[in-house]
Amino acid sequence: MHVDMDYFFAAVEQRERGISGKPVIVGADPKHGKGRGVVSTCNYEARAFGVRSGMPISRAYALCPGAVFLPVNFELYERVSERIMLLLRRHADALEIAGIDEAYLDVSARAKDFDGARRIAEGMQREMLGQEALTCSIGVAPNKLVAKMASDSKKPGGITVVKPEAVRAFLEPLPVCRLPGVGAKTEQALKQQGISTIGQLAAADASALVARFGKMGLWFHQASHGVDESAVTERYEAKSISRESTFDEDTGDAAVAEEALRKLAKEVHASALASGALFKTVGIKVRYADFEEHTAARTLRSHADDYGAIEGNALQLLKPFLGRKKIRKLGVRVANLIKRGEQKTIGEYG
Ligand code: DCP
Ligand code: CA
Ligand code: CA
Repeated sequence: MHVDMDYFFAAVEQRERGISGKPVIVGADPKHGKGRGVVSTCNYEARAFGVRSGMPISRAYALCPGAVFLPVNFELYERVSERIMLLLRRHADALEIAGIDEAYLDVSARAKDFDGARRIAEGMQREMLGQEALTCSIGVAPNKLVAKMASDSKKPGGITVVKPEAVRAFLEPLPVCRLPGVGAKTEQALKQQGISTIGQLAAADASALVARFGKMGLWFHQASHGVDESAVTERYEAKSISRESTFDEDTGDAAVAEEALRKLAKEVHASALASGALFKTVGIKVRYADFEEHTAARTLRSHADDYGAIEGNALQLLKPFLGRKKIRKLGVRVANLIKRGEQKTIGEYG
């Protein structure tokens, strides 16, 4: 499956601000039409006016001056993204996060057939609406390539199931630009060869494509036939996961500091779970009101994934810093990360 959130940044803003039925445009400040910079995204009401991602904000203002214009709050979208990935992960044998608002899910072990997969998709959409008040579009197919194209074909809120026997008919009529990686330039080059649909690309001679486009040509040939053997792989890049927060007012109250630390520990834990990470180091950061800053960390005997390990160690680490000066800011961090499933080999000497 490929799951992609609908008008993601704008949908999150709408939800947070309780906006509905109005065009919403997230991006640079329009400055009454004189603004520079671009549209990050917009909701479907704004799209009806012709507004699109990547368009100059001044143009968006000209098209739809009455829209609600909002700045990009990336931190907020990242937090929501983490919760979304956590939700999706519960429905997948393996999850590959492919961007802030999209992921691939391998469901082949838990879904008996494509109808079973559709039911999982329906359940996820219901949960997404109930728990996050957000909609998403889902593609179900025999591989990642077709799933990604399927999720894109009924938006917003669609589920598109492409069974193996239907892959060909699904791809044939689509324009070549729907293939991931085919931009305006390639589209133009293919057009010069008389190829504008994926069906035409599939009918083209493979060796001619390779002669003209090199390696990419070979991929065109395979992709146009809906062939993609790549596995859903849990990528893992982060070296550490951390959260910080600054108190509205500097605090000398140990209970307030501990409560804030617990909240950060919960967020770090959720983030680690969402990305499938196990950690072996738990650390904290304390910044006093005079900006003096300290960090402390503790390495566990083996990799862990439980909330208790973060909370317990973070609270222990905080103790010596309490009752000295007022605290301005606290942070919690986990590091020494490995991907879930790797702990047996790596954890052995831990
Ligand atoms: N984004 C951006 N600039 C772009 C494209 C996207 O900042 N040129 C950001 C904002 C989007 C998010 O990435 O909300 C996800 O991008 P998508 O391409 O998935 O687009 P949306 O989720 O906004 O809309 P759709 O409903 O078409 O998926
Ligand atoms: Ca999206
Ligand atoms: Ca996306």
